[in-house]
Amino acid sequence: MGFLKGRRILIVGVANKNSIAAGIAEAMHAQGAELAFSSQNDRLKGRVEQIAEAAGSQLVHNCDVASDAEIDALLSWLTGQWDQIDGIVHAVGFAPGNELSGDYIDGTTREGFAIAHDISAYSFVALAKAARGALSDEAALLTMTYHGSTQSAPNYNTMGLAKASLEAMVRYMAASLGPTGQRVNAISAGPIRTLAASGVKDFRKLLGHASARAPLRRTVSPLEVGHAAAFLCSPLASGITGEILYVDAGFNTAAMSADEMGIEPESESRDSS
Ligand code: NAD
Ligand code: 0WE
Repeated sequence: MGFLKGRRILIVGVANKNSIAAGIAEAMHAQGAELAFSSQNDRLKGRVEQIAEAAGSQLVHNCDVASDAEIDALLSWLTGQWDQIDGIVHAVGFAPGNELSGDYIDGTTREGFAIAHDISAYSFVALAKAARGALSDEAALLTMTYHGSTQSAPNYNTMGLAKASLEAMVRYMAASLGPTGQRVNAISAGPIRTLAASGVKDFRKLLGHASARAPLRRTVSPLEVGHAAAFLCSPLASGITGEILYVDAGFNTAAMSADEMGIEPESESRDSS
């Protein structure tokens, strides 16, 4: 029962029930995974514990991924609970507020660039470094990215650069760990209303635009991302590494849609005129 049965997976990046990481936890739990969680700080810990409990886990430990010492402490705590780790989910992103609005060139700063790349990209390899000795032969690492990495999007700005770095890192980490069997992938999710998206200017418009262009004419849910995450961290994906898998209702595959252009898709082929 369950294609993740007995797999022990650490999830980093739950803030509340709306988090993409909470959808991943639900999907992985449904496939029989044993889960552990980290919380950025004590302020979020109560909510992380609720998500953990719903996923059958009592294992929650604080970790601010800006700190190597806290990452080391997280992994030494976890290896005290588990002899081996079969997966790590990294669902963390942050840039200072001023980096996420308005004109890119005018709004960006050296410090904002450094923080965005440190928290959103470097932290993924930092976790891999600390966990490497405890990873099982078939372990899978997974991170979360967004299409603003390969195409510019209004206001995403410095986060787009950090996601480009993160996606390149997936390929380099796959090359690094591949010879010992472990896999590294990313999911590029379409826009979802989460804590990280709250306060983003015009996010409603972004969601509407995404639904209008996407072949499926809708946005995606954290649980749909979770289903893909469960697959990628399971033996079903044993031949997949270094990959960026889009879970975006097809948005990235369409340059435009008939709906957003206000035309009838099949008007010419029909006998009307
Ligand atoms: P969220 O706010 O629920 O999750 C973001 C998480 O990052 C939070 O749990 C927060 O505690 C954590 N975090 C931030 N700084 C941290 C630090 N210094 N140390 C430890 N944890 C830290 O939002 P989400 O949308 O679920 O984001 C999860 C991931 O998904 C992010 O990488 C985000 O870029 C990515 N993503 C989100 C969307 C979207 O539209 N929501 C789309 C594509 C990708
Ligand atoms: O990666 C993200 C958002 C990540 C994020 C969000 C915040 C808001 C609060 C990183 N840092 C911060 N810093 C804060 O102070 N997404 C993919 C969601 C998102 O955010 C956008 C988007 C999309 C999509 C911002 C602008 C435009 C599009």
